[in-house]
Amino acid sequence: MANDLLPTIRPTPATSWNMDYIDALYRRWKEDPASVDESWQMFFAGFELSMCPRTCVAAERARDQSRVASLIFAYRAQGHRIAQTDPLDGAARTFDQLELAAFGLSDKDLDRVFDTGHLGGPQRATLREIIAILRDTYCRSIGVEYLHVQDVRVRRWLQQEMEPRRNRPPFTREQQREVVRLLVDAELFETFIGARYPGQKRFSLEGAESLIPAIHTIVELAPDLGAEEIVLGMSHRGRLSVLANILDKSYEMIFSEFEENLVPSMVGGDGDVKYHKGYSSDHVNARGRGLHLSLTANPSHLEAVDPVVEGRARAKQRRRGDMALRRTVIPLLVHGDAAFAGQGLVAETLNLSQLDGYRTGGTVHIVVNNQIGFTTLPAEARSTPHATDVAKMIEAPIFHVNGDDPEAVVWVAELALRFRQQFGKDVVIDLVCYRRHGHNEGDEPAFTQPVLYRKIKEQPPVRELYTRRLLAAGELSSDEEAAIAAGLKERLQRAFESVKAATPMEARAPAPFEQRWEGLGAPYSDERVATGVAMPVLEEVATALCTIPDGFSLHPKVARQIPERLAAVREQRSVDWATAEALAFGTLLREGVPVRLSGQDTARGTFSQRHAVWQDATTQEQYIPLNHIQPGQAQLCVYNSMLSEAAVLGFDFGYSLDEPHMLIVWEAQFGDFANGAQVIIDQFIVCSEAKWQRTSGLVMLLPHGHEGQGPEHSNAYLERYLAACADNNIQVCNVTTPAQYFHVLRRQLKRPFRRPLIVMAPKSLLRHPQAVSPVAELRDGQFSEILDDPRARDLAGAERVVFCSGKLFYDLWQQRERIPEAQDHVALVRVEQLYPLCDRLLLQTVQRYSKVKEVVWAQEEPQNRGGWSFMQSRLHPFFPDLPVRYVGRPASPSPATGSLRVHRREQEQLVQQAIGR
Ligand SMILES: Cc1ncc(C[n+]2csc(CCOP(=O)(O)OP(=O)(O)O)c2C)c(N)n1
Ligand SMILES: [Mg+2]
Repeated sequence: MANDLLPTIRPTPATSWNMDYIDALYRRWKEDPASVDESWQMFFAGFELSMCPRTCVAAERARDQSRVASLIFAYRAQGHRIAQTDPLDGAARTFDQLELAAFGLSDKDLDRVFDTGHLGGPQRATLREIIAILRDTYCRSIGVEYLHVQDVRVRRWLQQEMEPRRNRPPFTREQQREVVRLLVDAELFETFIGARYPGQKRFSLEGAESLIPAIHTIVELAPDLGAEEIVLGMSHRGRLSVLANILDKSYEMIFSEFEENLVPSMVGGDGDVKYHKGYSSDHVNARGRGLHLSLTANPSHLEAVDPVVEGRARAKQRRRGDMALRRTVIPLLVHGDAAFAGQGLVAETLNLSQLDGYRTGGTVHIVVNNQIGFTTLPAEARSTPHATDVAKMIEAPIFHVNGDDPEAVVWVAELALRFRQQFGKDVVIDLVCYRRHGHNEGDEPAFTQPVLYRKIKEQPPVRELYTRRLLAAGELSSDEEAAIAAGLKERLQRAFESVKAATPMEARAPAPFEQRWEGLGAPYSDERVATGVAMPVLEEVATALCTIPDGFSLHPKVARQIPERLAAVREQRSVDWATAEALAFGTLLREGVPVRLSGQDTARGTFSQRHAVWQDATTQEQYIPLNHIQPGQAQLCVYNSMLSEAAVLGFDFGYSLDEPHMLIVWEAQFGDFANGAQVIIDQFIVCSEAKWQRTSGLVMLLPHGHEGQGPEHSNAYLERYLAACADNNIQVCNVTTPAQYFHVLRRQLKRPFRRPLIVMAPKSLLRHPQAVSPVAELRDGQFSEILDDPRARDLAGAERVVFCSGKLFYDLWQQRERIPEAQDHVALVRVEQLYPLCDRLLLQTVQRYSKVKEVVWAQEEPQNRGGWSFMQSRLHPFFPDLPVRYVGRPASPSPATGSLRVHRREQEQLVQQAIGR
């Protein structure tokens, strides 16, 4: 025991001669130098030094060098924790993990010289200098998170950009003046409207005015870095300011929307509030280079616009042939801090960013982090330190920047854009700021944050802080500042007066459709269009569809279907659903119309029916037969999507907004899953034309049908789409034959207008022996909204007409076959397109059955679902003297039973009721 070796009277090195004792003491000193007397400490230190002068000093140096390396790493990783990014909190921040002691270093080491490694600066520097570089770079107005990026090349690139400049490049006087001008624009725009239209909602940008220099920097620099377009998405906060100060929407146009006597001029529908509307314009930068800017119209639902912007950007990139680097079109999303942290769509959209069918070459995200969401503080709004933490999952670099340091903001905006153009990946700017007023202009913030808002009241605007700094440094004169403000005030006042003078106001017509949409602005019409395809073309497509390339080893089960498929087309027999779909796609491709097909497991098809992409059994090489019809054809772009509905549907909708000459199809795994994308459906797809005069030719395939699979997987909630129908906004179909499907898909591209097409897609019908169509129907036919009974000729005396939609038709047909007296008594009429309902065709059909005494609507969905509520009132005018009887399952909270037996019994009963006496 070491203690036993210590005598009561402690010997000193000079008096001691007991070697065992010295040895024990030496070992104790090695473990803990302070545990022995100071004289012994010095003795042992000197002893060690004399024993191994070179190796030990080198080891010590190496140890300290590695401690310094750890410190450098720690600052790069954690410097943001003490960065001065909060304009409302200027107090110096400390973090024990960044103190010298945390690395085994002390003040004594500050003047020792160390290698700086990759730290931008001199190769060797004192610890003091190293810390200064690190603090300047990572702990002033800019806090950076980037060490979660795994790619060393990216980290080095960022370090090289930031460290040598210490994240503060010099600004010329010209640049500074420009920043002042932008801040004046941003501030005065708000205060002017606030004074002239008091209490009106505008979701002021005050407190976050630096957003304007940030976006301005991006739009100025982007054309120099190869960009030709920016697609913007943003919510309410500061939107009017961005419209005025970035997109150059005139003050007159903006003010006119504040006027009560505004008469909106709209193509149709009800329009939208001013802070949701889209706009586009052309920007020319200081070097004369142009950039098209489009701000995407968005609903109030925060972040719902994100995937839409991405889809639009992707479509624009394709149109420009920029499918590799994707530098010409840049998505720019502006978010709120609470929304960015809270809305799942943010994570979903970030997750799209590197996927083959959805990447857009990187998005620049700016979070207007005013440290509040309505009345909710960050501690209530998220479980993570920063509002931006979700973006780390895709390894996006994140710049936290103090909104009251506009030069830092401008620098970070430049850096973010250059990063995006360099690496093709997402990047995030966390613009830390505050909100000067309540959530909107009628809202009192002191109800909920009295202390915070007292502080904010005292906070001078960023324009004032910045100009004060420049004035003090002699970079700006007060005359110059006054001149900038006076000029703007005058312009605002002139605009205001001109708007006041014009009564009643007629709002400017919405921006004209882009050239791409020329000729597609016709109103909806049920006029027939030719969608049939000549036999040689069908054969050509079928040949491509059924040709296995030499040496390609296709799975035998897939290969087995091929000869029959080809023979069926060649011999003009019948084709099934999947073949009709492939022929619709293939014939469009051959006509030069590209097809985009996106959804979960879409390449093979959820029901193993599609096999749009073949896999070689040995090499896993992929082959898309429909891309081998003939040289010069358009491409089938088929993508298995990530497991999301909202983001993917939003993306494909966005794509369709900018590409009306492509068949764009989104497919749900089962129709009910689309309810995960309800925001996209309700807020965009069904009403984008009414709100923003922007429509879409998107096709939604929603597998639907009661087949005993339980409450899920049975029902695509047809009734929800029907409830949203008005003004010919969408088309809702429940088609029953492959030929109808073929024609409805082709029709989508053949008419002088575009409307979303919602298809209740089949499951069991994919393989139903009766659900086949003669090839002649693809050649000669066309889509028919109503399908009369195939035996209509024999049914002139029918006393009952049963209307139905979808696969139930086949069950009803079978039942009628079983009952001889029903053969000429019951007519089965299919409503293939429920909306817009083709009254003309319906009337023609109904007139054939002049003896009818009974009208039935039959459906397999429960009474509170399906087409009943919608069709009941629409069928009635055709039979004014007869009630329309409902046959189907009783109303139910759940769409279907979980028991196959119960399902079958219910199905039998309803079929009997529809057909029998
Ligand atoms: C999906 C959704 N839920 C709720 C709201 C209601 N709402 C409007 S603004 C807002 C607060 C947003 O806070 P933040 O994202 O920080 O933006 P800020 O208003 O602070 O700029 C809320 C909850 C909404 N618009 N959208
Ligand atoms: Mg906020």
